[in-house]
This record gives sequence, C-alpha cells and structure tokens, in this order.
Amino acid sequence: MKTANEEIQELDRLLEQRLLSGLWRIPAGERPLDPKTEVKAHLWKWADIYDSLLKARDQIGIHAAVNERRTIRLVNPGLKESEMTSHTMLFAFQLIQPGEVAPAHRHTMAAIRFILQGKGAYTAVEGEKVMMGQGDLILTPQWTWHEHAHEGADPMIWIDGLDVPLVKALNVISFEPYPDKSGLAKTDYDPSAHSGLTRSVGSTEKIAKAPLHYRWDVTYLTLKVLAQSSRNPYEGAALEYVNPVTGGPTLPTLSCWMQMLRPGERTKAHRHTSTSIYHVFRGSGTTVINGEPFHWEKGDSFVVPLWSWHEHANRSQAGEALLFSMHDKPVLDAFGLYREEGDGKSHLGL
Ligand code: GTQ
Ligand code: FE2
Repeated sequence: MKTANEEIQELDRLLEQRLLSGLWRIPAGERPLDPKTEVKAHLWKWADIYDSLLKARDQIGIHAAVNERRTIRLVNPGLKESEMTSHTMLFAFQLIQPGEVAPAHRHTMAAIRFILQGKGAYTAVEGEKVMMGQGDLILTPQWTWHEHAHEGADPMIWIDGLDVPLVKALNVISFEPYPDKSGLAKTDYDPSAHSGLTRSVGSTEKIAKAPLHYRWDVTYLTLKVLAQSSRNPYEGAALEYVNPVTGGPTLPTLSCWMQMLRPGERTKAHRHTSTSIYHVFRGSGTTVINGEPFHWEKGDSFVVPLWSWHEHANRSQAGEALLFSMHDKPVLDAFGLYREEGDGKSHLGL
C-alpha cells in the first residue's frame, strides 16, 4: 500500500515530467506577511571608494572595460552574485582623467550622474554637451546616446546611478556602441529649451524638452527656501528632481532627491516598499536602519532596503547635512505596489 504522501510525491513527479507543478508545493515561507528582500543595509566609506578609484586611475585604462568607463560599483553584501547595489538599482563611482574620452553608446538602462569632484568634463547626451559642475545632476534617459569627455585639468569623479538589475530582470537589456568612431556631433546644451519654463523667441517647438541638467546652485537655493518653510517629519527638507514635462519623477524608473537635515535635526522612523541609496554630499550624521545605527560622513554611501524602518539624524549641532539619494519608487508607484508605514499608521498607496 502506498501512503497518501507517496501518492502525492508520485503525482508531483508525473506533473514535473509534463512541465507542470501543483501550487501545493509552494512552501509557506514564500508567502510572507511582510515583503522580504535579499538586499542588506550597508554603508560604504568614502576613504575605501576614493582609494579604489585612485588605484583604478593608475592601473585601468579607460578602454580596458567593455563599457569603456572607469567605474567602480557598490556591491550589496546580500547580492554578491549579481554585484548590484540593490535588487533594482546600481550605484557606481566613475573617474575620468583630463584628456580622456569615454566613447558614446546607448542602452535601455536609464542613468543619472551626480557630480562630486572636478570641473571641465562634460556628458554629451544625444549630442548636447552638458558641462559637469559639483552638485549637478545630469540625466541620460534610456536609449539616449551619451559620451563623457574631460577637457579640464584635474580628475573628475561622479556617481552613476542606473536601473540595471530591473531592466535585467525584465530581460530587455540592449547595449549599442556608437558606430562612428569620431564620436557624437556636439552642440552646447541649451537650458532655455529644457527648463519647461522658457523657450527662445521664434522657436517652433510646441512641447518643452525635459531637462537633462539640474544645476547645483538652483537646487541648493530651492532647498534652502524649502527648509525655512516646510518640513517632512520623515525626511527633513527634501526635494525630488522632477520632469516638468510629464510632472513625473526624475526618470520613469528612478527618482532622485536632495535633502537637508538641519543641525541637530532628527526625523521620525518610517518604512516603505521602495528601496533607497543615499550619498552624503555634506555633513555627518546617523541613520538607524531596523535598529542598527549607520554613522555617516561626507562621501559615504548607504542602502536602505525596502520595508526596513529607518530614521535620519544630523549629528552636528552647527552644520547642515545634505543627502543625495536615488529611489526605485517610480516603479512601485507605477504598479500600485508602493506602500508606506509610519507614525503607527499604515498608508496603502493604492
Ligand atoms: O557612464 O555610460 O557606471 O553605461 C555603468 C554603465 C556608467 C556610463 C556605469 C554605463 C555608464
Ligand atoms: Fe552608459
């Protein structure tokens, strides 16, 4: 006599041969009450990143990499196999030397650059030369041609943020080197055509082009005014870089923020189903993630995994702290999967 269990196993084997599977085989752990992720909270120190970049500067020619970029990525300790920073996003640091050109290519991954050090380099996006300044945000939307080149004197360092693992999960990675080796034909970036506020008189363009360049002076001035008038209990004073043409987030898959914590400011804890990667642009403080304190200083970067409780504090009583961050929230929002809890209340963003 076969036991009931043996009969089920036999059925499971039969179904397996037919490339079928019964739902009764799914372990209970795969249906948790709370979202679960492999992504771990982690902080990378600037000293490690900077030292690694300088070593790569001396040892890695820009053409050694398939991408022809000298970039170093942040590898999440929970994602060592894929070497990604979160399950949805990649955060990397790129260094380019005076005279170097990172040749044009395009890909289905969208990218942002946040400029940390140096001057005199540009990113040409679809041939428009966007000059890089410290604290600027520059966008290369998906499938736009982009090349980087450095016409200045000192090494240039910036952050690359991309949606690589998301696009990979959807199996739609495409990458194309620019066919003409002499590079993109270039014109200067025209801010009047991209602001959503102005256009040159006589222009026949009916629809404004989305900005590709968010300059630091404008961001900082706006943030300072915001900080004087309104505070978000979970974020301090926080700005999202938006697309004024669509009214949507920075890019369809990525939202970028710049936020300020005043001296001694401490935020309330909350959690949400989006994942965030932070970079300390100025100041020092502590972010508590699921009860574990992560102490940060200028140049450090850290990941807040989805659904983990987190709160930020500026440790200084004198200086403001400025955090740049990148979020996959637009993806969650697009599919009604963004959910947030804080203050003892649950807010379903549906
Ligand atoms: O600069 O175009 O960090 O294509 C990864 C992929 C940078 C870039 C990265 C890229 C780039
Ligand atoms: Fe690229």
